Amino acid sequence: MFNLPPIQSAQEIIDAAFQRAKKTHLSPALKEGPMPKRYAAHTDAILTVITSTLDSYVTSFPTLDRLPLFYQEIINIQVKTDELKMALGAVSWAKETCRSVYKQQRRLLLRERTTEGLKHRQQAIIGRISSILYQIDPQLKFLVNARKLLRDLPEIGDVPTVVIAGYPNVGKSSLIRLLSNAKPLIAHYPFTTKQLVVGHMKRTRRYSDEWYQVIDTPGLLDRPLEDRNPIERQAITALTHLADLIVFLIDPTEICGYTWDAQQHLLEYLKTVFADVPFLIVENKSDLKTTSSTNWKISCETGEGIPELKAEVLARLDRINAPL
Ligand SMILES: Nc1nc2c(ncn2[C@@H]2O[C@H](COP(=O)(O)OP(=O)(O)OP(=O)(O)O)[C@@H](O)[C@H]2O)c(=O)[nH]1
Ligand SMILES: [Mg+2]
Repeated sequence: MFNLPPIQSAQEIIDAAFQRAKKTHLSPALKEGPMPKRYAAHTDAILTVITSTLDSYVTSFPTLDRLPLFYQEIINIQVKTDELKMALGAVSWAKETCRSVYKQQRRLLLRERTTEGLKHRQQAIIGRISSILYQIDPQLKFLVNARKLLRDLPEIGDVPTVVIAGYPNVGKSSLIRLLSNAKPLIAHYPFTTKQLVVGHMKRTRRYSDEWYQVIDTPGLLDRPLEDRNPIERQAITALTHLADLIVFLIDPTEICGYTWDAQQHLLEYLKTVFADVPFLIVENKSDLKTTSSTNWKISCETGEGIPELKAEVLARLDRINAPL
């Protein structure tokens, strides 16, 4: 979702700066000119690479407070917003400190008169700069992980959205595969899906296609929000901020590992929390078992009931989004 540059460790930044500085061509005037200026030009090049690298990290991360609430919440669940802000603050601090230390040291470098003195001073400068970078190495490591999480966040469009929710292992990912172009992993164990997956569902109209969004969520257990793990909390965030329609999927066979009663209890809970969002209650695995309830019945295994469910989802979304 967010296009962020790869984040390097302190050592990698230093190594890359030396490599780049080696390739910097000095102007003929500098080549012929006084030695201190040549040393200063070489050190300038190293510093420029270091500070511009740090600067690119700070500026490329999005300003969290300006993002839509859904992203703010999902980033907070996955990365911890405060830690991210602190890590970026530390990188900013390092950049400014490198600059101001170098400004002061550069003057001393230019005053050196012997090769020995110049080498010694240059090494001292690099040492000071390196130790500033090493101080922020833990924050750089944190940003490596944060970058990966932010880059992999799903892109959410401003179109009618269905969120599929339910207990783990009931067949949510199997259903989104049949309703949309998303192809998440399906497996026989719970919590296969660990993050939100966005799929797109197209309806071909005479003049232009219409697009809908279907979101597959990690399985939810029936427990209070404060006890939920970060994987489950992503599902709650999607339901809170994105759902125009909630498809609640039930596995009446209980092969998923959770009882009918537990699944009903979760449904009742979600209905009270998301009282303003319409629900479509769907029983899956009809190839193995059907109940006498009035719920929709489908089988993701055989495809039974899927075209009818798709038509119902679209009809409901049309009704929800119809102008008043
Ligand atoms: N017999 C039968 N098995 C199904 C059906 N739908 C899904 N399954 C199986 O149920 C298991 C769980 O399917 P998933 O689609 O991964 O379930 P999920 O709800 O996404 O699971 P989590 O991501 O762990 O929450 C897999 O072994 C599927 O093959 C169905 O209609 N009939
Ligand atoms: Mg899944």
